[in-house]
Amino acid sequence: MALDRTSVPNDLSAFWMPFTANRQFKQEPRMLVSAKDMRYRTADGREVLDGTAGLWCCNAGHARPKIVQAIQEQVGVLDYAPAFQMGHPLAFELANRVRDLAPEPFEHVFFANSGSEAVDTALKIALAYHRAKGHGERTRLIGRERGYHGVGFGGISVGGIVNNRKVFGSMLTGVDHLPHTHLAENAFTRGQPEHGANLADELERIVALHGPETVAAVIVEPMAGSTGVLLPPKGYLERLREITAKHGILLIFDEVITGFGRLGSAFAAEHFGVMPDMITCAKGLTNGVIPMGAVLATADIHDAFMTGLEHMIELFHGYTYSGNPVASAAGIATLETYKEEGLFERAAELAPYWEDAIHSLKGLPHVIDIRNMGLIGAIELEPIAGQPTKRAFQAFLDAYEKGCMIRTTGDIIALSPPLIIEKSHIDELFGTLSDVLKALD
Ligand code: PXG
Repeated sequence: MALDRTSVPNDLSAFWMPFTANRQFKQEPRMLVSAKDMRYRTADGREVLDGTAGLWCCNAGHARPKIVQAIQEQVGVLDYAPAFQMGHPLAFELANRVRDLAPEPFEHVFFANSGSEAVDTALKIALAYHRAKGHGERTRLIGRERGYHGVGFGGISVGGIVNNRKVFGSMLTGVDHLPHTHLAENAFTRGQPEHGANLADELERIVALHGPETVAAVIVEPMAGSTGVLLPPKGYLERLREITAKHGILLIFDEVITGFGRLGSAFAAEHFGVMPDMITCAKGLTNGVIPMGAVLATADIHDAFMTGLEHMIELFHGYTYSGNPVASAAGIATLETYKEEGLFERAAELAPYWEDAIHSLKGLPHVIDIRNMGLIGAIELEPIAGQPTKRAFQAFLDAYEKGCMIRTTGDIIALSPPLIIEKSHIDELFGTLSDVLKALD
């Protein structure tokens, strides 16, 4: 019997859904059955405008021909090849293309299958790098409050989203956190906020507390996405770079969201003009179609491992699916689509229109802050007293009913549309959101 891809099974109980209110969902399921370009189609036959590029990942939009074709062809030629002690051409080809796209110091690419795995990989490389250089005492890792680095134990340890951490035990030891950069005085700033660069100086205090020679790496999102779009204050990233460099500490930018055009350039490192030592990425690497993540490393980091006997494995780390052939094919076709359609430039060009559109919601009921950069935006709502998250969740449900998919985290609405978005879609999205906000309790 052919698999029915569009009608909803009667029994929804087996699938334990990730990051979802399972009981609420299963009472009133929101099922997406197909997608094309900017729109999803729902099981009840409605079209929904994608205001979030799936989960910040479908940067080229949905069902793009080149990507679909590349996957279909590759799966019939080489479906899987062992990833350890064996290779296949496309993984090398994709790594070359990612290197060519990345800012100059990044010469090597380690493949994982998600952002979480990319983060764990980068943290492990940082520790092993110091050890390879004879500094095995550098074991501490520093993240930031409100940071999101996926859900592996490494990622939640350096992460700073309380609900993602608090019920999961003691996590990694030897981890400390910078303060987050969300300051009320920056409310309604367009682009990078003026205030808060000094928060980077907290790194000096944390480093002094532990002794600089014990710190391996600092990991931050150059723009914190998942927590509700917190932009780096002007001068902040520069200061982090200065302090880490001064103390021989590696700086990792987690670009799982900002990578591949979100801010109008390939990577946020380039956009902000601050170069870390490693970059983690995922999502837009394959347009979200086949899971894949990666760590970009400088020659200095990579070469530190290339010592010892040549028949010996240099880094005891990797995944069954590192550089999977079908994912690699999807990655290559995705990067070609970005380039052929000039999508990163398009994001930069549309950013001012996007900025004006999102800031036009200022003054609507419950709106206490609006933030934006590139094709990213957030609208922060005043929480209902005693019922945090409820107001934004209601906005999410109402927007879905009215034909727009948005994301909410806490009482913040986050938006990150595919980079193929047209001005008419931007008008539609913010028109709908405006109606939703006006009708909210
Ligand atoms: N780092 C960052 C900066 C991320 O944003 C991850 C790591 C983990 O990636 P994986 O592929 O393991 O999920 C992420 C993921 C949201 C949302 O709505 C954000 C993410 C994932 C799902 C939802 O904000 N970010």
